[in-house]
Amino acid sequence: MRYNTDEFIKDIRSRLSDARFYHSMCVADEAMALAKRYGGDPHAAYAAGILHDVLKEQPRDEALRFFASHGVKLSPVELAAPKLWHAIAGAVYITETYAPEQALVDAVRYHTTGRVGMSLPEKILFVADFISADRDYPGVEDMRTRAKISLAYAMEEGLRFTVYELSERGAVIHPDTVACYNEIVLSQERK
Ligand code: DGI
Ligand code: FE
Ligand code: FE
Repeated sequence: MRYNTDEFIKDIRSRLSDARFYHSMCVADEAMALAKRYGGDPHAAYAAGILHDVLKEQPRDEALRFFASHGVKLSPVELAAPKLWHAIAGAVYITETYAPEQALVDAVRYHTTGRVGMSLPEKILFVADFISADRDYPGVEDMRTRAKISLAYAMEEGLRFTVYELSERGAVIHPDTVACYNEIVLSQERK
């Protein structure tokens, strides 16, 4: 499917702050580069990057109304983790608004938690979000190096960081995040 990415850009421009808009465009560029490197669809990866945080700045009460009106039931863990809402709501929003390929919807849906059995487009977006040009956290260079070796190698470190950081501050960890981490650890040769 060919996407009208100018339309997507206009949409996120109207919904996001300057910094979040810039982040989204950087993720789109990075996702396109990863798709070229790993044999994915660069155009679809770019489109997913643009849209991945489209509802990131949706107010809490609006998000809850959005879930109610679209028949989305959140699990207790999801209810307790508002940072996960933009991925769940974003996937519903883009389905309703643009009816893209399911692979793009799933990439947005799982870009924050990951999940077991991620497809190439899902992995590409997940990793692009960690290493986009706007990211400058300690360790980002190591993540960029890992992403050149393999997507799984970068994902393992990203998930480890997420699990560590969440448990450190007493936040709930989504079962998809844990399952994704375990799958990767089990699939790799351990040193
Ligand atoms: O939207 P971005 O900021 O670009 O990145 P993101 O969608 O990966 O969101 C990152 C945030 O989501 C970060 O503050 C940690 C949080 N997060 C990721 N996985 C989990 C989670 N929060 C909870 N409670 N549980 C998770 O499994
Ligand atoms: Fe996000
Ligand atoms: Fe993001």
